[in-house]
This record gives sequence, C-alpha cells and structure tokens, in this order.
Amino acid sequence: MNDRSKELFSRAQKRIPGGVNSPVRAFRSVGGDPRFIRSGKGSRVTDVDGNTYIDYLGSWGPLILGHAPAPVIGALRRQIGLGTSYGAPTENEVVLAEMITEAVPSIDKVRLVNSGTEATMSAIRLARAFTGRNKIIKFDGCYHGHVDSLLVKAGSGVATLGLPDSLGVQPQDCSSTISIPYNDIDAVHQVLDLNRSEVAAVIVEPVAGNMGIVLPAQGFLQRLRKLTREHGALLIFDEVITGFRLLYGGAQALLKVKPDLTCLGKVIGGGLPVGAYGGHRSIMKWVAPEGPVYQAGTLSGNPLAVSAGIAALEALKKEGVYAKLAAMTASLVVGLKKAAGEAGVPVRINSIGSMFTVFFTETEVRDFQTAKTSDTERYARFFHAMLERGVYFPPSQFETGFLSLAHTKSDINATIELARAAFREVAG
Ligand code: KE4
Repeated sequence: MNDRSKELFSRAQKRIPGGVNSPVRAFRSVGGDPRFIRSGKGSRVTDVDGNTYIDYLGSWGPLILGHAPAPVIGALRRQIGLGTSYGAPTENEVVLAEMITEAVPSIDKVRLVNSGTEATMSAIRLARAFTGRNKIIKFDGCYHGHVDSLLVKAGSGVATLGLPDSLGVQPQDCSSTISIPYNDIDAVHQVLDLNRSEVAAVIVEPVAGNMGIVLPAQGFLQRLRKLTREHGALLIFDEVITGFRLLYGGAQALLKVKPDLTCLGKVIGGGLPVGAYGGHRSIMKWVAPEGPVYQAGTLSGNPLAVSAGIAALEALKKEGVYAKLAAMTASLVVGLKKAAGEAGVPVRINSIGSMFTVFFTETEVRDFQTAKTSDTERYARFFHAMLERGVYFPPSQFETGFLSLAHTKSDINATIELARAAFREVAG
C-alpha cells in the first residue's frame, strides 16, 4: 500500500519538474510511482505509508555507514548549535583537507565544493588552463554530473566529436569533447594520436558506476596513465562514487594507478552536500585565489557538511571496515546468482567492494554497449517484485547497488530469500 506516496507524488508534480529534485528518483526507467521516504535508520528506510525496506540505494552512494549513523548525527548535533555557515574559513575545513590529502597520496591540495558536478566541472576548467589545451576525452556510459561539456553522447566512431546529450547544451559546449567506449585502450591511443597536443585531459570513472558497475579491464587504467603522460594530457579520476567507497584511498589505492586530478563527493560528505577536487600541488596552485582559474561557492566547506564528512571518514579509518563490506557484498552476490540460476533467469552480476549490479543479460558486461544488452523491462519487474517484498534496489538497470556497514548477515540472507521469489516471479 502506498496511497500517501501516490498523493504526495501528484502534489509534487504540480510544483516540481517530474515531481522530483533529481530525475532518476522518478522511477521512469522502472515505471510506477516513487516511494516518498519519511526516515532512514541503519540499513533500512521507511516510506510515508509506513513500509520499511532493506535499502541498497544508500542515497546513490554517500551512506556507506548506513542511515543516520551515530558518529555523523553526533557530529552534526555538536556543530548545529554553533551555527550552520559563516562564509569564512574554519578549522574543520583544514581537518577534512588534511584527512583527504593524507588518505590519497596523489592529492597534495584539495578544494571543497558542494556537489560532484561542481568537482568535475572545476577539474575540467583547471585541466584546460594548466595544459593550455581544449579537448577532453570521456567514456561512453560514464557520468560526471550535469556539466555542459560532459553531457555528451558518443559520436559515431572514435574520432568524431561529441554531440549534446541534453537539450540546452549547445553543440559548441561539447564540440571539444570526445566520448569513446570504456575499456577500449586502442581507441584512446588512436584519439590521442589524431588530436596530438590538443587533449587537455582524459576523465574516467576508474570503476564505472553509471552504466551499472563496469570494471576496468586488466591494464586499462595503467595504459591510460602511460598514454596520457606521453601525450601531456592530464588524467582525471572521477571518484565521486569510488572515493572512500572502495578503499580509504579510493579506487586509485585499490588499483594502484595515480591520476593527476581526482574528483570526490558522496561519502566525503557523510550524507550532506559535498564535492571536492584535488591533485598535485603544481596543478592546484592554478586555482584562485592562488592562481588564475576561478572557482567559488557560497557554501563550499560548509561547517555542517564538513563535520559530517570528518565523522564519516574517521569511522572508515577503522581496521577491517572495507574487508567486512567486501565480504558481505560477495555473499549477497553469490546468493543472488544462485537464486537467479534456480529460477532460470539469466543474469550477470558485476561487483567490487560494496558495489554491485544485477544485469539481466547473458552477455558479460564490460562497457556501455554490452550493458545495454540487458533486458531493462525484466529489470523493472524484478525491481518492483523486490520493492513489494521490502527490498529497495536502484530504480534503474544502469545504476549501482550499495551495501553499508549497517547491513547485517540477516539482511543479506533475507534479501537472498526474497530474491528467490522475485526471480521466480520474473522468470516468465
Ligand atoms: P552530483 O552532482 O550528483 O553530486 O555528482 C555527479 C556525479 C559525478 N560523478 C559520478 C561518477 C557520479 O556518479 C555522479 C552522480 N551520480 C548519480 C547517480 N549515479 C547521482 C544520482 C542522481 O543524479 O540523482
């Protein structure tokens, strides 16, 4: 029963575009009406009709500690009585910057912003200024926020320049952006050679999370690092999802590849709005007011968001945190694969650390083309079959599921049991 959600959704659509403040929340790719959430605690969320769900969305990544974790709530309680924003530097911004630079060796200096989009937008501007070049290479299926120059659909063939992927983005906004297939290192080589000394940067999700999970092929990132260095282009890792999610030092620590610039977000805000970009001091010194690359933000380094971020990172520094998350995710994945097999439903599950995606396809998913072989209609039916049973998966085949430190063995076992029934339901 979700009458109250339905009523709120019809009210919302009168005053908010699509009734939501971010498109993917509207359930358009899975159909049906979104559930309006009233509260979250630990591994669960409760909607306005009183239905509770084991939550694998985790607010699209930030909630690695689960909902309303005590360390973050405590930090917010201590801060809120001291005020919410001063528009002046604070000690905690220094503390968070020191934690990030200590955790990520490739980051000597870091600038806090308010979203992942601001982080990638600023990193691109900085790369263009630092190199004196214009062109950007990105990868099909990777999403870096709603930056005009990165809202690009792949042009046909590897050499053609990008085309706008949204109305309102002008052709000239993305005519310097080339989008090529993820994991296609030969295409990278070809494009860098074709655009010799014109490419400012290559921006990549080191583990892609926005086409569902797609892992970098063996050696892909290492060769990307080598090629960009040889061509004088900067390598930007968009770790908005993977930063402090896959390891305390992010995907770059796990995969042992050092980018020139890193974009962060989600986890480092502990559930409040934060983004960040950082890198080698020789590059970061170009950022205003130290250098000529302008970037600003009224609430950048906001005391509430920063105190939540510090509390979250302190909790993640504890011994064994990431091993526990990976082990729990692995047992969920094994159980889901078995449940799908018993129901005769072909799935491919990609996972790494505490991230996973159930693709409804028999094809190995290694880039956007293969991800798109998935049966999105069957995914939609599976999503609702699980939702009705009290399990909240991402409302899109091309998104990532997340576990948190609040998920328990009984959550995992219950999810697998419920999935057994859901897979049977969608088998036909
Ligand atoms: P935000 O501007 O949404 O904070 O971050 C943009 C962004 C940048 N880079 C990566 C790798 C990202 O995944 C994102 C945002 N992720 C999406 C879903 N995967 C956020 C959900 C939404 O758009 O509502």
